[in-house]
Amino acid sequence: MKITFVQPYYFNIWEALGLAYIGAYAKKKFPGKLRMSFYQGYFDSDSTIIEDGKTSDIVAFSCTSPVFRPAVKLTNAIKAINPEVRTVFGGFHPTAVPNDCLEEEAVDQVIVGEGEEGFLKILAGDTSPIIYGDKFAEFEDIFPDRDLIKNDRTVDLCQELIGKRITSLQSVRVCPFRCAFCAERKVTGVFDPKTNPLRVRDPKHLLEEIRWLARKYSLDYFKFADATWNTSTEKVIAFCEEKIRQKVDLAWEANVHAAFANKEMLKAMKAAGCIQINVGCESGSQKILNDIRKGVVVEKIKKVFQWCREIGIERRSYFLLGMPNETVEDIRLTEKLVDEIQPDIFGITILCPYPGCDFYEPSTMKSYDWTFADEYSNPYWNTKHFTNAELKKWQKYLTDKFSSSLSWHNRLIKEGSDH
Ligand code: B12
Ligand code: SF4
Repeated sequence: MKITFVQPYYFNIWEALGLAYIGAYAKKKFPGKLRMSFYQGYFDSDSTIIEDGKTSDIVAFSCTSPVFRPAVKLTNAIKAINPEVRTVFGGFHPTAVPNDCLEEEAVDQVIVGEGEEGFLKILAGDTSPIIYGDKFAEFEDIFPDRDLIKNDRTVDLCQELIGKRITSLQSVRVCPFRCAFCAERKVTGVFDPKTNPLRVRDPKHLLEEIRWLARKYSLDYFKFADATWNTSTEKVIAFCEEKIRQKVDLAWEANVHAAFANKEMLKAMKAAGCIQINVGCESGSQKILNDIRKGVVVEKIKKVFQWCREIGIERRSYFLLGMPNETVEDIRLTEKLVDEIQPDIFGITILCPYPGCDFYEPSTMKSYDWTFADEYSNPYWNTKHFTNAELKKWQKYLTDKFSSSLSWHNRLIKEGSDH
C-alpha cells in the first residue's frame, strides 16, 4: 500500500512529530507491505506533493487550523487527477471540527484525537468518515520515525536560521491543565488521574532517543515539544539525574508551567544543561489568570523568574491580550509584570479563537478562513472592552516598550508595522 503523508505549508514550522509517530507505529503493527513518503509544504512545492499523491492509495494530511485550507487545495488537486485516492485528515483542526472538514467533498476520512491507532484502523480497511483514535498506549515504547519526516531538513533549517542544530522530542502526553484559550486537550483529552492520566516516558528511553538523535543529526541543542514539560518534580529530577549519569552533554529547553516549578527542580535542570525555560505567563492580572483557568498565581510567576535569574537559566515569557474581561487596568498589570520579571525573550499575542478552545463559537466562526489568522496577528477577535484595532495597538505598545527582548514572531510583526 502506498501512503503519502503531508504537512501543508506554513511559514512557522518544526518537524512533523505527530506523523513521525504515526509512521513508526504503522510500520511496527501493519502486517502488509507499506510504501510511505512524506512532504512538507515549507520545503516541497504543491506540484511535487500532487505528483506523488496522485499515485497513492492514501494521502494523509496533518492539520492545525491555519493549514487546513492549503490542505484542502492540495486534496482537490489530487482528487481531480485521481478520484480513487483516499484522503485522510488528522491533527488539531480535524479533531476539533471533524464534521466541518467532511463538508469538503474531497475529504474522505477524519481521525479525531491521537492518530496512531486510528490510522492503523484505516490501513486495516475501516472506511468510516470519522474514526476515533484511541489513546496511544505504546507511546512510552516507541521512537518516532525521523527518517520518514525528513527530520534532517528542519535541523539544517535551524542551523541556517539560528546557527544551531536543533530538534524536538515528546516526553509526555496529556497536559494537566485546561486553559480556556488552548486547544491542547482536544487531541489527548482532559487530564484525569484515573481515566486519562499523564503518559510519561521513562527517562532511559527518552535519553536513548536523545543520544541517537544527537549522533544522527550532529545536534547542538534539543527542545521538548511537550505542552507542559515539568509535570512533576519526580519526573524532572529523574530525567536530569539520568542525563547527568549518562554524561549526555547537550543543551536543551522546555515549556515549564510556573505553578509546578520549584527551586529544586530548576537547579536540577540547570545542572543537566537546561539553557532556557519557556513560560506561559499570559497576564499580570490575577483576575484574568483565574478567568482563563491558568492555574497559577502572579506571585508564583515572579518567583520562578527570580529563581531562574539566580540559577542562570534564560527565561522566555508568553503573554496574551484580549481575554473577554480584560480592561486597561489588567493590561497595565501585565506591563508591570513584564517590567518586574524582565524576560530574556518576550512574546505577546492576541487571543485567536481557534476551533478547540473555549472561545470558538461555531455559529459565527465556522466560515472563518484561518490561513492568515494566528494569535500574533488575527483580524478575528475583539472584546466588550477593546476593538481588534485597539488590541493591536496595545500589542504594538508592548512590543515597542520591550523591543530589546522580542520573540522572533513578534519581531516579524513589529518590522512589518514599522515600515
Ligand atoms: C510544538 C508546537 C509547535 C511548533 C511545531 C509545530 C509543528 N509540528 O509544526 C511550532 C512552534 C513551530 C508551532 C507552530 C504553530 N502552532 Co503549535 N503547537 C505545538 C505544540 C506545543 C506541540 C505539537 C507537537 O509536536 N505535538 C506532539 C505530536 C506528537 O502530537 P501532534 O502534532 O498533536 O500529533 C498527534 C495528533 O494531533 C494526531 N495527528 C496529527 N497529524 C495527523 C495527521 C494524520 C493523518 C492523523 C491520522 C493524525 C494526526 O496524531 C498525532 C499522534 O498522536 C501544540 C500543543 C500540543 N501540546 O500538542 C501546539 C499547537 C498544535 N499549535 C497551535 C498553533 C495554533 C500553532 C501556530 C498556528 C502558531 C503560530 N501562530 O505560528 C503554528 C502552526 C504550525 C503549523 N505548521 O501548522 C495550536 C493548534 C490549534 C488549532 N486549532 O489548530 C496548538 C494545539 C496549541 C494551541 N494554541 O492550542 N507549534
Ligand atoms: S496553555 Fe499550556 S498549560 Fe494551558 S492547557 Fe494549553 S498546553 Fe496546557
